[in-house]
Amino acid sequence: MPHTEESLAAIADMPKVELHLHHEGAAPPAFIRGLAQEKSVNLSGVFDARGGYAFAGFERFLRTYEAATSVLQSPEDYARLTTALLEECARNGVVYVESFLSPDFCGGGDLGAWHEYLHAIRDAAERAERDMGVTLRGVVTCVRHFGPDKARLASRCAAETAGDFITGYGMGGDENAGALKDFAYSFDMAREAGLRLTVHAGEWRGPSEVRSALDDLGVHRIGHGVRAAEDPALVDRLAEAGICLELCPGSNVALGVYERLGAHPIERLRRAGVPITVSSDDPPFFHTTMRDEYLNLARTFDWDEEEFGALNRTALAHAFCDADTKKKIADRLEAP
Ligand code: MCF
Ligand code: ZN
Repeated sequence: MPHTEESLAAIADMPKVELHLHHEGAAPPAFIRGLAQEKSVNLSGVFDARGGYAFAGFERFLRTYEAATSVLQSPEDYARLTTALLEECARNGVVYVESFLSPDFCGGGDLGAWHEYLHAIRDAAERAERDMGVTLRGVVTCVRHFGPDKARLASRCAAETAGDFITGYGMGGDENAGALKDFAYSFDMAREAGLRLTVHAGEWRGPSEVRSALDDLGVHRIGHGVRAAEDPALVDRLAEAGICLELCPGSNVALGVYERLGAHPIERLRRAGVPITVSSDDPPFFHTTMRDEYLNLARTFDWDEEEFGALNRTALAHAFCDADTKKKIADRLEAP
């Protein structure tokens, strides 16, 4: 049945679980501009004429991301960022979110500073949970183009702080920078510390990259992983092994992985039984929100509330938090 205004509004308002959000990538442009003014940092080239983030293509995106992030210089800045991004989550009906946090950005890789940053972020998250009802968990994330040595430092930070807030370890960044197996040591360390694992793979590079993520790193989830759709045997493997894909369709279209949402393989992957989830990645960069993601998917693939409900249950099943937290969030998903 075609959607009505009412059915679309009901979908946009649904409680949501989001597994793939970059902490700095969620910073509203006005927030970053404000900090730049306070600190007299020149951010020329970061913003477009309308005040949004300027980028064209993936490489420029990575540079803009890192330039914008340069104004986040203290634990207090990260506390304010955490509050701002959780307010945006609350506006979008997100009840549980996992964000990627990098010790390379929070204190420049220094373990002592990482503890301070994390303390501030966690405090802000606990306040937001009380005030706005959004639960945040952190996934320590190394940056592929910073290389395996930095990744080892990030993994040490992750292992030192693994617990009920830091629940996972992962990697983002440029897929063309070094083979995944070069990062195996840092993923092994994180696994031994009890962390769950995810890696950005198969966004730009093809199915072999997704195979390597499974075989060389032993991850539980894959960030993006969309290009696995080009290999039917790999799709079957993902479905059978129950490997969750953290899909970010709006990001893929904004960065040009796919020309338009209709060409995105999300529906094919869903029908093939792969555990798929939907996230916003770096929402202000890609001019998206979780509400927009849901509305666009509903309109393009004709998904109804049942499909989105299943999507959220899948996301919660593959979330890295403990069983008590899952139970609490499950109750919120089921609430009338
Ligand atoms: O998912 C998008 C696009 N693909 C790859 N990497 C990233 C994305 N958003 C942010 N990143 C990377 C970026 O290199 O993650 C790092 C950034 O430096 C931050 S993780 C806290
Ligand atoms: Zn990402």
